[in-house]
Amino acid sequence: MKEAFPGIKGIPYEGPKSRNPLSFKHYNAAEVVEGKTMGEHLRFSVAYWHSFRNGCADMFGMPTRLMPWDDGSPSLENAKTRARVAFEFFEKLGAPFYCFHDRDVAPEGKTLAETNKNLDEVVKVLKQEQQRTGVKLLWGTANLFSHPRYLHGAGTTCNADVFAFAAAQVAKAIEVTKELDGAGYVFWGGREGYKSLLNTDMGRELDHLAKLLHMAVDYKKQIGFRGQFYIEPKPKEPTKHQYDSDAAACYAFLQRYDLVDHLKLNIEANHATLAGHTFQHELEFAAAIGLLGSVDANRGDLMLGWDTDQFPTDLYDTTLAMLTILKAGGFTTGGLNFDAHVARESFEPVDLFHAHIGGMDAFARGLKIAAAIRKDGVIDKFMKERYASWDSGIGANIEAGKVNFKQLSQYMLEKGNPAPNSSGRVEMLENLLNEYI
Ligand code: XLS
Ligand code: NI
Ligand code: NI
Repeated sequence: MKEAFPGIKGIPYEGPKSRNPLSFKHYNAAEVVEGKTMGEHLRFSVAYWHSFRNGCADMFGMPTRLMPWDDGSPSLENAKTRARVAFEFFEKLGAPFYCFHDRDVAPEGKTLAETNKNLDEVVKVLKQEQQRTGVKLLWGTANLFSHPRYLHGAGTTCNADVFAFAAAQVAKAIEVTKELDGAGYVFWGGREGYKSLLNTDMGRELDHLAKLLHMAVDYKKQIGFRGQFYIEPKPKEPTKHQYDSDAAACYAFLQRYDLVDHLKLNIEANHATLAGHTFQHELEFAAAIGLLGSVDANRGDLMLGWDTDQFPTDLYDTTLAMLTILKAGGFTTGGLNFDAHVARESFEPVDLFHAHIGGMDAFARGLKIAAAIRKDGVIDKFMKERYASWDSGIGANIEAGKVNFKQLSQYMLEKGNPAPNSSGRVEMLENLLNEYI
């Protein structure tokens, strides 16, 4: 096959002094940080949908991206060519993983049977390409939001037949993820929410969504898929309200429906900000409840209130994210998936490289900065001291459940007043962070 990116052999690591835009300045896959290589820490993944299916059309204009390998047709041949081009890109970039939706890789047919057959055909190519390049599947997923049949939702639709179709689609997507040895499988509820409460039975819809997930858990066991399931929070867009609105809402849902042992969270930066949180907040919450699974690495735009899915370049974001990820023990099955697309103005094939290089370098720097902060231990030490009153005496007794209201009242009546507070040193800590960045 003719090369799709003929001018580019690969993206080398050239170090921070290099001025070659087609090189890494910080991401050096083999470099060891905190006992693991950068490659093992960061587990970068390319999102098939944004990189190979998104032409960057927007509400006001047509697609702009030049993808000379793509004939624009829904043919199987085109899908197979595109798959080979995608792997040429992954390989040249040096990305160890990719992620896809079923419908990104293969065209929908006239019936479910035909659609599944198309998928099987392309999955054969994906498997060959994985074997040829060593690039692995971080996670697979089903697109349950683009086709008009899902206009009322998939797991939360009012139409039972549509639910059945969604179930069949998820079953097939889990099968192909297993076939490709995927490390995980993601549930993002694109249209699992509502436009109007006047036509929505919320309780019933939530029950149905849980049914779909339970059936998926059962099916996973049945077919022996060993990858990790994730749920991806997002508050809105395309629906006005999505049930999986943030990490806390997902956690409540998973607990209520007895799913908490079966799914972890896939946290997306831009979804966090849409929910009115920071990226780090969502990561910290997920880590605190032990469900930090994987990350969709991107960034929004403070001036725009939607999921702009830009490539991450903000060192504060990547540093704070890596601090939390390292603290949580790092990724096991998850990784950093660039759920991001090039700007509409960046329409040439080479821009796909620039975009990913920037994201990878931003996280590599974030990793190095976070590791340096952790090595010096100043923030850890401050944190430890801040909570020192819990390590002995009354604090330790409260944590151990050894005292009740009566005893605490007695304790305070005797003491009269609490020990004085210490300063939170917010600015000092912020200054410290800047020194490392
Ligand atoms: C959309 C989501 C989507 C999921 C996968 O906003 O981020 O891309 O990651 O379905
Ligand atoms: Ni995402
Ligand atoms: Ni998103």
